[in-house]
Amino acid sequence: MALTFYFGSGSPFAWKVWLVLEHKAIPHTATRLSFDNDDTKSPDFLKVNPRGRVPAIVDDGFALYESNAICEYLEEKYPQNPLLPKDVQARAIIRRLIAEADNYLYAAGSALMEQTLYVSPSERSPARIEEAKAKVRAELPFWANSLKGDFFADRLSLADFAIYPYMRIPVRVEERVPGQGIKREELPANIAAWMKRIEALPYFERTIPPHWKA
Ligand SMILES: N[C@@H](CCC(=O)N[C@@H](CS)C(=O)NCC(=O)O)C(=O)O
Repeated sequence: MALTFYFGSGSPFAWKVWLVLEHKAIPHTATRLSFDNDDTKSPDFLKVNPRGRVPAIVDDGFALYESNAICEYLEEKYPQNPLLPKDVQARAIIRRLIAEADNYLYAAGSALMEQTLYVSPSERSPARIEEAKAKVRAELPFWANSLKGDFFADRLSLADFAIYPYMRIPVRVEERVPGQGIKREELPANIAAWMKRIEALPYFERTIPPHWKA
């Protein structure tokens, strides 16, 4: 039985899982849930994730939610094209980076989204937007210093897939509301080059949030 992947367009948590599914070429059915229609709160979906959030998967009858748990499960269940190294300390550092991305990088980016994309233009406060942008900018040197050459580990890993969607958020804000996000040119040069490297992966295109392409 194929794996069902539940996602919402634009969810950075779902994006990281999608990148893992594609990287490992795991056959799956991608089922898009609409936030506007409250699909994530339907009785059927609540059986998959009682918290009513995406991503979630059902793999041969096994339901799992929480993006990081899903990525680790996929890595163990489908060992092809590994995304975690064998070395225990190298794995630990990748997990630490993922936790830091969740706790600090996503937190900064989501605060910026809240001040820009989630409010009407008349409700936008230039001061609060600048404050949120400053928090994103304050994160950037850490991530620039954490790159180990081409990727965040010796080779492409779960860390890259966890960090990419979060790093993309402030750039997306700039695309949607010019002047209120972070321009690509403003990113540290090695981070901008790393983003291009992820975007050049042969399957990347398939994972772009569908509503961005519409
Ligand atoms: N910690 C969760 C976060 C999942 C999450 O917050 N997903 C959001 C979309 S980005 C969601 O489904 N929200 C639906 C809702 O709150 O109704 C994970 O890593 O999977």
